[in-house]
Amino acid sequence: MSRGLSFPGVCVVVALAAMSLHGQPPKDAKELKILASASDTEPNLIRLKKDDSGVVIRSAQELVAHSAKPDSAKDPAAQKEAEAALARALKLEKIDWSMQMILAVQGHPSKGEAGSIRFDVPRITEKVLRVVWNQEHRVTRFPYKGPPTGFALVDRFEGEVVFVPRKQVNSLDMSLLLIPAGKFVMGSPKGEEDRLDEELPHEVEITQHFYLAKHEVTVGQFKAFIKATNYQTEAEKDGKGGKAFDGKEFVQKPEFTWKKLHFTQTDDHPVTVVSWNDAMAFCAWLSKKEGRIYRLPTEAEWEYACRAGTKTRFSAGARDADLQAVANLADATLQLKWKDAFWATKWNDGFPFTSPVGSFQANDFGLHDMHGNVWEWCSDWYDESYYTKSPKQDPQGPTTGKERVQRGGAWSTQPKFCRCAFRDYHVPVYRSDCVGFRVVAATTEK
Ligand SMILES: [Ca+2]
Ligand SMILES: [Ca+2]
Repeated sequence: MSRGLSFPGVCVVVALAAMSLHGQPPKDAKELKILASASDTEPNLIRLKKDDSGVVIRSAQELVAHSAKPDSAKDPAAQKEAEAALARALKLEKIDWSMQMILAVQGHPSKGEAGSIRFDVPRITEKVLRVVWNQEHRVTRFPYKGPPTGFALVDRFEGEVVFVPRKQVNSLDMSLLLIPAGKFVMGSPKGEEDRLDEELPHEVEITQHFYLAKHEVTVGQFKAFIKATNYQTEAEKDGKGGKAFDGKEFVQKPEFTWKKLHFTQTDDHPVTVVSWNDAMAFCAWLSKKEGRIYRLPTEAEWEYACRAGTKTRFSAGARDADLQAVANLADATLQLKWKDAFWATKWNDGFPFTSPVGSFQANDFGLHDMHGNVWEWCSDWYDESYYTKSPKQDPQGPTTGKERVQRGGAWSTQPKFCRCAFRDYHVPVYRSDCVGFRVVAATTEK
């Protein structure tokens, strides 16, 4: 991974070199070394009360307090036993509590699948140690059925420790991926094919980590929202329906709603015929349901996430053909169904209309369908000249406007509209069968 924005993977394997680090722990290092780590080899060793959580253990007594037998925390024999078991799991001879500490994390239960925990390099910002970890699923069954646990031995550190899961799964079974803070050039370079002048390249800094859904919001997830709230989408409320392909042309009809289109959808297809206002209502409901802020991405967050460290027209490369592996767009199968779709590409991507989310390859952040499938609403108002005056840090879009931004192209569009930098927009009540959305979730760290 040479792109700088990706997380450096840290092997779960042990460095016995830990023994040579028995000097003073680093005081102002930006990165702490993981001396040893292991994942659910002895799951009863450390038990945490909450899923997706972590603890710091600085003594054998604390270790027993977090084990299956917390009542015996003060028992020296129990301490010795737990310490020895932990050392065995870490393939170490001994843990030196005066110099080292254990980071323990627990993932989320995942439909009976087994999993393992992988630690990324813990980073120190000021006096805060940030531990990013990743839960990986294993298809093969493992004797232990609880949520995956993992622990890592690092140099002792006395500041604040924050655990940041690389991936979370929320109450709608939606995967949320951590997008690391960073800088990028938003817009397109002068020479880019099909570029528009409004795509003025300018440096933008995303100052905070955030979680972005791995997939577009699905019909099944939207169904859960409707079931819980009896919400009526704008297409249903005013009885006018949405704009959609009816087998012949793209036209607005009352019967076209998120529930029914000319083509077949399963619960895994992206929800469409949802207006910007409908998307906001979904976010408000989910925020209340989980006690955590959900919202639409800003236009800058969306492009940053779409690029995932790349600078080319698409995250997969510069040529139209590079979209083949990553995008459901207007292709040969669409032209078979929609004769007038002269703009369709010649290749066959297998899907004339929407495809189940995640049917194509992910980008370097692990996100699917950022190019194509359905357009995605962003939170910003649209302004053609916004890039000439937008702030460098965390731009939120103009304060007023008529239309909201949407990004990424769709099953009905040609490659140039799927470009990372391309901006589209519609009034907030607009709804069609090629527009959906995905959500941002606040990080749970302080
Ligand atoms: Ca297609
Ligand atoms: Ca999309």
